[in-house]
Amino acid sequence: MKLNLQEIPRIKTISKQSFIDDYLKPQKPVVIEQCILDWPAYSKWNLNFIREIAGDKTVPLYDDRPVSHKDAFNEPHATMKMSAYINLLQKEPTKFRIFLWNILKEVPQLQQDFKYPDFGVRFMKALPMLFFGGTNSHTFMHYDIDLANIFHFHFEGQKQCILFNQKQNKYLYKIPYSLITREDIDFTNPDYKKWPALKNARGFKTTLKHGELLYMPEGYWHYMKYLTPGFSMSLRTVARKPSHLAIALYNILFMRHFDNFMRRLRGQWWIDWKNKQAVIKTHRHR
Ligand SMILES: O=C(O)CCC(=O)C(=O)O
Ligand SMILES: [Fe+2]
Repeated sequence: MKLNLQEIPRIKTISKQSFIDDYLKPQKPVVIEQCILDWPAYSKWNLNFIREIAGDKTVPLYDDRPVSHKDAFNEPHATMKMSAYINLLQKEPTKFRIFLWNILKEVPQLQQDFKYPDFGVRFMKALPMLFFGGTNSHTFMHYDIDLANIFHFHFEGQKQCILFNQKQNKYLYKIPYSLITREDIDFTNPDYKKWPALKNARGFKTTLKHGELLYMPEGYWHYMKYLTPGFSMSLRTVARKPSHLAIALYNILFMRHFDNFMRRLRGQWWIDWKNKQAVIKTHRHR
């Protein structure tokens, strides 16, 4: 069975005022297809270029193994030289992904290739992040710790994106004290016998191509599946809704430390308890 997902509206270009009125204020997702045609990155950025410019950097890699109590919150599973990683991406499907790679810090000259768009928002300039993945790899369903607005620019190949807003949390098998859903849900083809509450969830979908921008409103859940090898850059602006800001502060100041503490204290028992709670709580809403 397929999820109840609406196609995200697509527009070619947009003025600052229309972006604010039609998407930012009402907090609606949108794909802008041609807003970076004037960036050097639009013609330059592809996997071969990144290998040339950053091939000797050591990068942190994640695969799709379940969360283990042995890892700290968001700890990488392996490291590789960027050149070896890109060779691997181009050669065969791989589960290894790069998640949250700070390009400002790692390869400062890449900054000259993009601009912060004028959408009437203040970007967090220290945090432009890159994400890479191979054919059929996916980034688990999650929302970001600070519930930011995310401006997600895609380069090379195609990536399928599934989004939900925060109102859907009760149907999504959210893991307590964390920012993810049950990792054993295949959001591209969910098993409704196991996960019946997902039938009630209402979300959004799109498939991004080179040069497209996906705007994800504050705190939106996102699941990304790389249909072909590629990479994306996310620019972010802080959450403005007071309740979202409060959750962001709670997550950053308390939640992640408490979760790490419990992993050390109770080990796998803590992970298993959280996974069970996700089902118990969500099945009240099936
Ligand atoms: O594209 C990905 O792999 C994940 C992107 C993401 O999680 C983000 O931009 O916050
Ligand atoms: Fe994210």
